Amino acid sequence: MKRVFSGVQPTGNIHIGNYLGALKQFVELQQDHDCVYCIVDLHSITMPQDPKVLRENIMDVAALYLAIGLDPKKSIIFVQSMVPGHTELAWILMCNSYTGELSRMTQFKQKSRDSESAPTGLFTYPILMAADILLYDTDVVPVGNDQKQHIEITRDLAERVNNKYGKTFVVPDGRFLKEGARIMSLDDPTAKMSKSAENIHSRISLLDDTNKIKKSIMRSTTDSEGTIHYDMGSKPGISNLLNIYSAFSGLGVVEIEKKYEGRGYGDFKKDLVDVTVEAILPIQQRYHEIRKSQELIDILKDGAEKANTISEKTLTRVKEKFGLGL
Ligand code: ATP
Ligand code: LTN
Repeated sequence: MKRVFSGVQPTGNIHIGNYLGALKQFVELQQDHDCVYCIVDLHSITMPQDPKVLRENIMDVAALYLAIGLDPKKSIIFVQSMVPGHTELAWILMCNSYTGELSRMTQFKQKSRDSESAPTGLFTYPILMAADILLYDTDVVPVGNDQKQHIEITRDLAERVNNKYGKTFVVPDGRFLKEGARIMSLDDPTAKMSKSAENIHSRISLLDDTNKIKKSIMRSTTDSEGTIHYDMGSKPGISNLLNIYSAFSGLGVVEIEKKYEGRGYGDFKKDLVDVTVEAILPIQQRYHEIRKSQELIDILKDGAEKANTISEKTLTRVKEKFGLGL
């Protein structure tokens, strides 16, 4: 079976973009892949975090992983900082990466905003991500399109090391979404829906209550034309809503366009609220059952143990190739 690895940052507000863009694929892949899913808390501290909130967020993401249908009997589910191999391999990879290639990463450029006081960890973020992936001999990495550059540098690093030291790493492939699956911000449909955006109505979080979902959808940005028609170029707002409707209902965009022919945005938005609530309510119910349970902690401890076993094996091989240790 092919190995799958992916991770989500515990930075709160897991939204429907994360769900439709990444998490939903995680569940599907479990059926016929050997899956490892990580909560990448070490990545999250590249930006300032409140320690108490971070702990809660880690448990929130873990509970959400289970609530959406990840099965600890099929997948390894664990917290990154509980497996020391990630940072160890990151250092070794760092010594084989170039400052030039890291300077070109768009995420670094965006988040550092050319500031001299941007954390060094933000600069080396892609290397830690490469370490996450390569540590598990990963074949496939399911992620959103925004992670393409990070997958590319992971592949480059793996190939570079393989060329220099002989076959050491499996070179992974990204598994990206179709164009339509990128969920955009509700208040600015030209930007992606994001956890960190200031306006809470720009996103629908998986844990939002019905009232909040209603508010966010009803006030979402559309256009003045009034026809429900998909055109990302000239009608990004309504096109984004059509994508969300389609993803949650299973109906095709063309089918939905037909259904709403001659009807207004208000009607469409009201139905979209129902479709969205219906899809995420069962997730919320499961989440609340799991979140406070001892079972959750046991699952994460067990996951870390299993991940550690794989990680140690890879590191032994890497150290051998590099001539490190005895
Ligand atoms: P931030 O706002 O801090 O940049 P984020 O919302 O991008 O966070 P991540 O934890 O970086 O969230 O992403 C988790 C997964 O969700 C990644 O695979 C990412 O590509 C995917 N993802 C994030 N935002 C979207 C989106 N709007 N549409 C589709 N997929 C997304
Ligand atoms: N950078 C990713 C999170 C992430 C990840 C990974 C995804 C960290 N390590 C390894 C896949 C594989 C993000 O921001 N979405």
